[in-house]
Amino acid sequence: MVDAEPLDAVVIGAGFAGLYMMYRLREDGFSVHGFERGDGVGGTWYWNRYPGARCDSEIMYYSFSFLPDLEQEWPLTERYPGQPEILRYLEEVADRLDLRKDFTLGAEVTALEFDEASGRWTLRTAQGHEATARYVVTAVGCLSAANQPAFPGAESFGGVTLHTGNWPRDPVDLAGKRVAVIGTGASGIQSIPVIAEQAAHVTVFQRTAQFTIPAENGPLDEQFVALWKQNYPEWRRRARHSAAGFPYHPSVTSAFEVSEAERRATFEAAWGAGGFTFLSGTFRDLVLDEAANDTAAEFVRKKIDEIVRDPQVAEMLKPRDFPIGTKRLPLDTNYYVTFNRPNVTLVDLKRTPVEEITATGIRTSAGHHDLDVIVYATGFDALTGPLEALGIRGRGGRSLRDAWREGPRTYLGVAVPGFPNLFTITGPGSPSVLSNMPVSIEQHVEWIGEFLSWARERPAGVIEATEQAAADWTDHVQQVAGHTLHPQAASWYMGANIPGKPRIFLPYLGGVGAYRDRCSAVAANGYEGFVLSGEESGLPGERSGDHVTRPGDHRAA
Ligand code: N01
Repeated sequence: MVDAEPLDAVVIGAGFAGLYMMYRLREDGFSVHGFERGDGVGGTWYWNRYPGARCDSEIMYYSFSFLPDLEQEWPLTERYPGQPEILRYLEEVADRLDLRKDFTLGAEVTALEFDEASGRWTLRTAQGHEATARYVVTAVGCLSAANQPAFPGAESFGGVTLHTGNWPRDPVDLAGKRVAVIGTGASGIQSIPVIAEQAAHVTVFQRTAQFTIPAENGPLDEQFVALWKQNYPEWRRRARHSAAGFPYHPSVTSAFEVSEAERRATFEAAWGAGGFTFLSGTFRDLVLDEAANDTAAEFVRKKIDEIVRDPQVAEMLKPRDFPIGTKRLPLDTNYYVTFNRPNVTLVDLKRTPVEEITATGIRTSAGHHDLDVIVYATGFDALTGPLEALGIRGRGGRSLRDAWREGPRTYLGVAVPGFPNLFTITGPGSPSVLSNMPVSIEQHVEWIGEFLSWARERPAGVIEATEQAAADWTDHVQQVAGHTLHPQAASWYMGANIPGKPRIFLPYLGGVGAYRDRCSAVAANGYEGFVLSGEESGLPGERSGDHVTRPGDHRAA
């Protein structure tokens, strides 16, 4: 058996969050090892390889800010980076910082148990690895537990079954195939136009029509890039103190402060420019006031009428079930126009639900669709799903799943009472998915890193958020959401996409800048809301040696 001396920390996940957390802890002299489910680094961008997968944060600020050399060297090609490009970026980060050696890849964590006597966690993977560490930092992403609906007969399908969030590494040849896409969220909306160009026929199974705004993707102008690179520190500063981690100012004007003609012109300009500006850069009250929201929603419905030739199909594509922006607004390239193609059919599952999946296709109440491939673009068990999948058990052997039966209770989205020495990067109750992720990830990583360094200097082997701090924060998260239209939508933000999941608003809507200030104030006040207990932390700083047992090691012991 190799040296199984306890580590100071384990990091779970090797995407943006895990790579940076690993680097910070290692550089700060902690003994740390990482475990990653995928066979490579990249996290979200390792798994989501579906055709058309692309980020809808612009490339200029969808990157780390702590690597000034890479920031200058990395080519900013297109406005929105595609999945292969982001994966290459993260691989480059891993190589430059020599991080690959610190992770065990292909290691899916299935058990994490806290031992109250020692104040340490024991981690186990499905592949047989084991490690013991004082601290656990989860960097498992918010959208990494795929939602696979249980349609009757699904296992009998004789063709190829795929999920956008778990796409195979080897290219999938869809040429000449009859393909179904189930789901019209961001993943469906990105992939359908690209799949339609490859496949013989695409049948889109839509349960709820979604609003989408043109991305207006394209190559970036060289001068623009040069100017951006000259001013990186200022753009980064703005993003850190913004509402959503974008370095732009949201609008301060109400939709009703301007005339109808001006309002339409404003929406038209934002539609033409592409991107999230349509929501945040036009009027300040679109997700606060129903009447204001209606003006934007109606604008998009009119656009659908203009773009889609068949009026019946246009009608089916028009979202009417929720205010625009209360489900995550996708950005698209050619989504609505794709429904003008002769090889694309739209099926409305509310009118004609799926009855079963057969060996040869999908049967709805209106008839059978013969298929070669079924693509599930059915999303994720968001925010809580990836954490609950880790098999976490805290004080008294209580599972996280049980503790969150009524919905997640966290302090700042980063810690959970009853689960000491566990930190959750971009966990529920933090801005996370409502922000440009690298900005929120960096803030969490740096805050956690500073906290652990601070604790190392103190007799504090066990760090735990108090029940009161978590209850107050959880209430605050709900109150802030309650001031908006968000709770009106049956969205994954609300847990509404997963049968049986409690309905509670999962991310924090208070803004990236305000949230950062709050976290900084907590730190400045000696990490108020946390109790530090136990003996000396016993973290000696840098250590060497191998602290992880590998499959088979335990058998040899
Ligand atoms: O998932 P979704 P997604 N029967 O949950 C439908 C991020 N992301 O993977 O609306 C039939 O949004 C479901 O229908 P309904 C981004 O944050 C980012 O598309 O629940 N249909 C919906 O249409 C995004 O929001 C990027 O009625 C079923 C769809 O499946 C998040 O990931 C790109 C069903 C799921 O939509 C998730 O997006 C892609 C069932 N049983 C994703 N169950 C970029 O940055 C679900 N559906 C660009």
